[in-house]
Order: sequence, then structure tokens, then C-alpha cells
Amino acid sequence: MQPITLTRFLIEQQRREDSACPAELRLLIETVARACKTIAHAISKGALGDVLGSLGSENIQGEVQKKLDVIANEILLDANEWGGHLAGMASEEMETIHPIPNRFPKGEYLLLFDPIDGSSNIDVDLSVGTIFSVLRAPENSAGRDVIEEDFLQPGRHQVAAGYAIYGPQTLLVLTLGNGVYEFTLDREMGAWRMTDGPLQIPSGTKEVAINMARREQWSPEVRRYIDDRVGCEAGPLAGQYNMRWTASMVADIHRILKRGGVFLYPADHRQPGKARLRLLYEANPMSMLIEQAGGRSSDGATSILDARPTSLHQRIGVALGDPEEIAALLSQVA
Ligand code: FDP
Repeated sequence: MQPITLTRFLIEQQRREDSACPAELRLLIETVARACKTIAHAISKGALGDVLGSLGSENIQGEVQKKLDVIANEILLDANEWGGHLAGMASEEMETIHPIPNRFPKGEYLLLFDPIDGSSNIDVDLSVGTIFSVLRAPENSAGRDVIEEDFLQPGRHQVAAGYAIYGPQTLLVLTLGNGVYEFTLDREMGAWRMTDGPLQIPSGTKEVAINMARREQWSPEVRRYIDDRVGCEAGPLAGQYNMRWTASMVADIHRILKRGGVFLYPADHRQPGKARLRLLYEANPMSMLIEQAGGRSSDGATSILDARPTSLHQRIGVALGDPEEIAALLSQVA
């Protein structure tokens, strides 16, 4: 028998007595998943589809936009605008929020996304992904256009989060707040089929993902934690740990969900507020997935899911993965 489809999984979630998946959310997730299929198709064309390379423009973060960043952003906007499930969207690639235009019916959800995460990998045929987060629009936004403040909710308020990973297989990894499930794209049938879940991060895996080239930005505590594991010659942990860094958060987090270990992108301890990863559409959805799979998230002080956002493109220091590794990291800080 074939594994169940995403559609069936979502309908079964909707039918549960303690359902956290009303029909509108189900349709929204189906729409995002459909858009990810379209993105996967565009990526797979590569040079033949003229989708590789840069556009010469910069996004709000001051980063050079790849053609696929813009293509994927458009695909997600077009797919989600007219369905009636959303009040607005926000994206890494757009300076301001995108309220649903008045010509379409509006719904009660907000969708935030990073259309292509790990963009530096696109042109060299390594894994990239799409990350998404779903929030409920605040009650006081009913009857008016949503504004940026409506999106500034802690990650704990997310009602769904997930990513698609475009790698050797195309996968969708999803949580609705009761476990994490993996679906593989069945290209012949055009369906997402469940291939794993509920995922539980394997404990005790001695793998660390961090960009060692940023060492000068790390606090003394992060340096100690890393030096004990991958820089040590004689300490008690010598020779036990391995390093992995793909420069694609989706790929690194997927490996941790499946195989264990820890992912770090610390804030720059020399400049308060300076960090690499974006809170609302990168750190929050990944933290929800990691915590739902038995892992832990931390910004160095609290769970990332409790961080209070103050702006749409805010950045944050990130530690995600095996709870024992996060505890070991935090014990350096205490
Ligand atoms: P990218 O900007 O290429 O989309 O989103 C930030 C991110 O990728 C993460 O996916 C990745 O983990 C990180 O940046 C890569 O950072 P480095 O350039 O420091 O390797």
C-alpha cells in the first residue's frame, strides 16, 4: 500500500477531536505545498530554464537576489493570494508586508516565508529550501488591512510551520503543533506522501553545524563550547565530534531532525542585535519544528519561541537541536 498523502493526513488532522487544523488552515497548507511543488519544478530546470544566477538587485537585507529568490517569492505570492485563507503575507524578499488585495476574500491567517533558503547553494546544485510559518491574524485586525505589527508575534503563537527541501529528494516537513511529519514528493502522481513521522531527534549524535569562519564573532562561551568539541586536541571530548556545514539552514536542520546533533548561528557578541538568521521566517519556524521533535531552541537566554519580535526582518542568534547539547552550551554561559 502507498503511504498516505498530505491531503489525507490534513483531513484526518481536521477530523480529530482536539483538532488544531480547521478547514481554512488545511487549505492554506495545501496551497503552500502546491507552491513548493512549482518551486521544485523551477529549480530542477536549472540552466535549461534560465533560473540560475543573480538578478543584480539587492533585497531588504542588502543581499544580492538570485533569480530563484524572486521566482520563488512570486510563486508563493500568486498561489496564496486568492484562496481566501490569508489576511497577509511577509517574506525575506519583500521590504514590507503584503496585505491580501481587496479584490480577494480575506481569511484569518498570516503567512511568513523565506522563499529560497540557502541561496548560495543554488548555482552549485546543492540543497536549498523554502521555510514557512503560519500565525493567526490578531482579533483586532478584523475589518481592516493587516499592518506590520500584526506579524510581530512570538514564535510560540505559530499554528503551523514547515519547510520544503529541494535535494536528492523533494520533501515537505510539517508541524501543526502535534508532532513533525515528513512527506516526499511523488513526482509521477504529483502527490506528497508521508514517509516519516512523528520525527524524534535521535539523542547523543556528536555532530556540530557552525560556520567556523565566523569565529571572531562568537562570545567566549560559544568558543569554549566549540573548542571542547571540534577544536580540542586533549580534552575529554577529543576526537568524538564531527562537523557539518552546508550553508543551507534547511539542509542542516533536516539532518538534525533525522540524525541528531546541533546547529549554531550565534549572534555577533561584539555588536548587540547583529546576527545572521531572521527571527520571524527562519528561526521561529525551525524552532517550532525542532521543539516539536523533542529538541530545544535557544537564543542564548530563552527558547527562541519566546523571543518578542520588534521588527519584521529582525535577526537573532540561534542554537537548535539535541537538548543535551543546548544544555551544555548554556552551561558555558551560566
Ligand atoms: P542564505 O543567506 O544563503 O539563504 O538564510 C540564511 C542562510 O542562507 C542559511 O540558510 C545558512 O545557514 C546561512 O545563511 C549561511 O551562512 P554563511 O554564509 O555564514 O555560511
